[in-house]
Amino acid sequence: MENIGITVTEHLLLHQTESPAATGQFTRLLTELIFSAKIISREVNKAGLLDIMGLTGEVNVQGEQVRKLDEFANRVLIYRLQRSGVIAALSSEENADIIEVPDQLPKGNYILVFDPLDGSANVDVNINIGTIFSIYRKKTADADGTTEDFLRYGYEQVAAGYFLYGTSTVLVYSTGNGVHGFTLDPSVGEFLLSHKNIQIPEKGKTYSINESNEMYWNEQTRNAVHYFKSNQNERGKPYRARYVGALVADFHRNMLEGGIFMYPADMKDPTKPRGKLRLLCEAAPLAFLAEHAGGAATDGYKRILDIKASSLHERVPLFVGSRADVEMATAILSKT
Ligand code: P6P
Repeated sequence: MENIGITVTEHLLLHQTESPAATGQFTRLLTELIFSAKIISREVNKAGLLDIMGLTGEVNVQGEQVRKLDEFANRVLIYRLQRSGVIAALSSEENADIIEVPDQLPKGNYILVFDPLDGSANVDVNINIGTIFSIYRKKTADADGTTEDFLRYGYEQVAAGYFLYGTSTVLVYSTGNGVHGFTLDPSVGEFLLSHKNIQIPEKGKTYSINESNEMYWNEQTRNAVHYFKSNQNERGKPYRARYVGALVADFHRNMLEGGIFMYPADMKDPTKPRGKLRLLCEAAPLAFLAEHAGGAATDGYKRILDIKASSLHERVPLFVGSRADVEMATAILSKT
C-alpha cells in the first residue's frame, strides 16, 4: 500500500514508551494545539481576502500594536486549550497575566506558554509567521495553576514546538526524544510526518540578525557579528545573511540548513536592556528544540535552558542554532 503518511497521533503512539511526556493527556494537549493551528492557518491563508488584516487599535502587554490576526489566534488558542481538560493554566505573549481555566471546565496538570502569532507584522505583506508553544508540568499543589508554575528553568519543559504558516503549514515539536517535523496536508486536514528526527548541522552557512541595531550594540556584540561577516561557513564560503523578521521562520530555516539566529541585548529601548525577545514564549522553547536537534542556545553568556524565569514576560538576548556557531558567538561575547 502506498505510504499515506504518519500522523502526529500515530507518531506519538509509536514513540509513547520513549517519551515520558507522551501520555494520553499529552496527546490530548497536542491534539488541541493542532486543531487551533488548523483554524489559524485557515485564517492566515486568506487574511488578504478578509477584513482581518491590519491593526485592532489596541496595544498589548509588550507595548506592541495588536493585529486582528494576533487577537484571533490568541482567542482560538485560549478557547481550545481551556477546554482540553489537561491544562491547569495558560500564559500568552499577548496577555499581561496568566489565563486560568474556568471552574466549570475540567483541569489537568499541564502548564502551557505560547506566542499565538509571532512575527505578525509580516501578515500584511504575505511573509511567514508562526505560533510557538512551551509545555511544563504544574509544580504547585493547587488544582489551578499559579504564576509560580510558570517561573521555571527552561530545562523543566516537557515539550516545546512551533507551527510555521508559510508556503505550507508545518509543525515542529519535541518531547525530549528527537525533534520531528510534520506538514499539513490540507486535502485530508492532517499533519503528516515530513522531517523525522531533525538534526541541525554542527556549523551553519547563515547568520540571522537585524543589523540596523548595530549602533545600539556593545563592542563584544559587534565583534561577534563581525565574525560571521568576515569568516567562512562550514562549506568554506562566506556566511550568508538571511533575516525574515519572524523568529519562527528564521529559526526553522537554520534548523534544517544550519545557521545562527541572534537577537542581542541592545540599548535601543532603555526599558528593554536585555533585548526584545521573551524568555518563556520564544527563547526557552526554541532552545529546547535546538538542543534536542544537536544545536545550542545561549543568552551570550549562559545556556538559555539554565535560566529561571523571574517574570512572565522577561526578555533575554538569544543566540540559537548550529552548535559550533553559537559556541563561537558566545566565546566572543563573553570576552571582557
Ligand atoms: P526586529 C517579531 O516581532 C519578533 O518577536 C520575532 O518574531 C522577530 O525575530 C523579531 O521580533 C524581529 O524584531 O526588531 O528585528 O523587527
